[in-house]
Amino acid sequence: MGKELDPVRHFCRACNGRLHVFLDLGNQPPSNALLRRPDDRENFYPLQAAVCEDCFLMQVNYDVSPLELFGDYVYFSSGSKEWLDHTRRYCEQMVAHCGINTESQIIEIGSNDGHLLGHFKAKGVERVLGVDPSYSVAQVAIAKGIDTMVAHFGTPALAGVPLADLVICNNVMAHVPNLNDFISALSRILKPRGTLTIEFPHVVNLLNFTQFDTIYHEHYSYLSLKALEPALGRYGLFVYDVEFLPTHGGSLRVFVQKNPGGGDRPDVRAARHMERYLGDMTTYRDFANRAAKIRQDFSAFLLTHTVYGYGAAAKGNTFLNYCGVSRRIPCVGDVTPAKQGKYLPGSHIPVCDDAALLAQKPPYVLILPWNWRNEIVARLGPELRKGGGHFVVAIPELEVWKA
Ligand code: JHZ
Ligand code: ZN
Repeated sequence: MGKELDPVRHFCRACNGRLHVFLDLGNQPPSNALLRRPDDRENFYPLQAAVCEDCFLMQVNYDVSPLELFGDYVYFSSGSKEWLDHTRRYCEQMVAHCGINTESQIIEIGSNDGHLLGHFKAKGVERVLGVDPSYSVAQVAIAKGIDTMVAHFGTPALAGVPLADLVICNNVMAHVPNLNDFISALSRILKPRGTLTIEFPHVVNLLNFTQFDTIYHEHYSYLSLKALEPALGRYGLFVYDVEFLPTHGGSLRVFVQKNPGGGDRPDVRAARHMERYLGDMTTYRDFANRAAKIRQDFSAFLLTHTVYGYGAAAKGNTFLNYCGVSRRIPCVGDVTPAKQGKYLPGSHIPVCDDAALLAQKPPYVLILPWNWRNEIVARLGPELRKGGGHFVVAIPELEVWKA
């Protein structure tokens, strides 16, 4: 038998620079791999965060195959009302300011259940195409009449993809192991005067607010302008503007063209300024120390309180598995039908709907997706309050308050 390839990366997926590991979250199952039965077999893989010493792209150093991660996806992006509003506003902005009209060709990569393209269709833009590798979410889009290609986007999958006036990459670039091939494919489908927008949780916020739970195998990279600009530049793509967004703990939306012309806009300079510590290794060491402190504080709290969970988010699984929490949390509530009745990977905590959670009169509810804190407090607060319950968040630090 031939020698197996070492799946641990020592060099950067973007520029081939050397990687430095700064946080070890242990061996973990893929974060969205919910189990049908608590005794189902699951795969565990090393979960370590590393940073490139040349381009400072933060990334995981162990690549789980995208085929394993995205085949039967349980994340439906239309699960939150705030997110639906966010995508509606994006659509309006592109129509009002970026020249998108009913003749435009729009392509969304990672189109999930198609709700963003649905906003454009509602405005009379007929030529929309979604690309998503997951059949489970794509079929929802197709059922809504959104033309969708089930494929892992990249240069081998360009046959039949038209040239586009607008290419949208929302929360998708982090999910791509081969970043260079992906960017090369983006460049090939963008018309010479077309616009590409890329939205991603900004690594500056991940580091500043100790959002270590957003590190999981599905997220191969943790993006910044600093790492992205040279990667885009290799394929003739240039950033001409950015926008700061509150979503997913603080995101950047980057506007890209082939020949933007003009100087840098003020927000581009502001983003670069925010990123000035990304080249300093103490940033990463301090972050890892704060993650360990969060684990310590939450574990101590769990020993003396009865805690239920809410929101079976991917990030919640990184958190629970890093803390080594198992059946001590009786159940986790979630509105997603595809998650209800299943068990969280690693911890095997059952997922139930809101009513089943509230029926147990939970004294403490840990909000795992802290990014939806306001929406979740509004949803559960009135009922929780009746039983004298409390909310808990663990990130960026342990916080407990009466509902
Ligand atoms: P949420 C996702 O991460 C998925 P996750 C993905 N990997 C990605 O890249 C990032 O976002 C950016 C539920 N919920 O959105 C729905 C309620 O039950 O933080 C979800 O299961 N009731 C593509 O998985 C979960 O919580 C509610 O009222 O960490 C939220 O997951 C609300 C608001 C949410 O994403
Ligand atoms: Zn690099």
